[in-house]
Amino acid sequence: MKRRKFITQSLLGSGAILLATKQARALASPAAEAGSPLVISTWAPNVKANAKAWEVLSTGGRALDAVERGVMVPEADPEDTSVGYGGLPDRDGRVTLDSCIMDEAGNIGSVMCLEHIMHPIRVARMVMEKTPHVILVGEGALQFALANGFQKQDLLTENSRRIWKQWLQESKYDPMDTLKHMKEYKAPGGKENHDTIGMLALDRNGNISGACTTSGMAFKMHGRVGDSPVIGAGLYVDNAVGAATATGVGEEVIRICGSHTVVEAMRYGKTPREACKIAVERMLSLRRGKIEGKQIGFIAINKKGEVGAFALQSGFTYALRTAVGKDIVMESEFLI
Ligand code: SD4
Repeated sequence: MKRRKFITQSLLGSGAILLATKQARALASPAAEAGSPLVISTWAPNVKANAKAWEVLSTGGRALDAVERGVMVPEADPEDTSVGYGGLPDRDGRVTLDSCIMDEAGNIGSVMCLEHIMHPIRVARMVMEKTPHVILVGEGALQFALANGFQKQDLLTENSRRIWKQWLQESKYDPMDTLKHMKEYKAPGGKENHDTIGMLALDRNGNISGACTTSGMAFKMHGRVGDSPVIGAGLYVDNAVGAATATGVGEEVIRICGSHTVVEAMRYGKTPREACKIAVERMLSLRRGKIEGKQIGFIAINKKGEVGAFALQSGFTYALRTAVGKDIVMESEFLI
């Protein structure tokens, strides 16, 4: 309830529209008309990221450029404690970033556990376009970034350092404590922790691309990688079918190859919403119902420009922008 109130107040104040999913779906469907672009992102505050992506899409640009530029918005935002600069660190106080990108031709690029670089998504795109590989991790990813002109930066802000220090005191460095914080963490001032951005876009030429970027689970063990930079888990695109991306506890998403599962369900005729629901149900059945206290959410689009989402629990929101709807924020349906 608190999260809902916050979203309503803060986003309606900035001109966003909070809609029930059914209404939003109706509003999204005109975007299905041929040549009509759209962009969708996990979490309500990412209306700002969508607006940036829209600058590319509305002028006839590529979905790939749209998602890259879009997700750079929260990456550079010190207030966003789950992505890029200002993201909460691992339990050793190191900000380690995970990002991936996928285009309409099946090209993929990913960086995992990358430190000191504010825009890991740009590095992921360079891995895709300038190397024979698809994933670079840790030191190697940093080396590659620096060789390509990126500057080393301290990504820990005063705020994120303070929160980490407080966590250290309370948790005694226990990795089992990280999940609790992921679910319950509230930044000072009651501001919500808005989690990973996964963004999917359809451009005027009918091409789909996606990007996903995160600082991952707060206070994780050093070296831990979640679903977000894993193609097929945190993100998947098949231009003939559609695309999906995930947020929430990455360990659970990886277990079912989440985003790929969503896209495969759409391939066999499910709507984006049905496909996201199938993935959430799969997760629950694989774990025999034992994923208490965790949140997992998927968003998806199909080739027709239909959108959908589904989450394990209440409180998952997403942001949509189409030719007929600006700053739309939706609350996902959920399973339990
Ligand atoms: C992870 N999936 O690292 C990411 C974190 C996230 O909402 O999405 N938080 O597991």
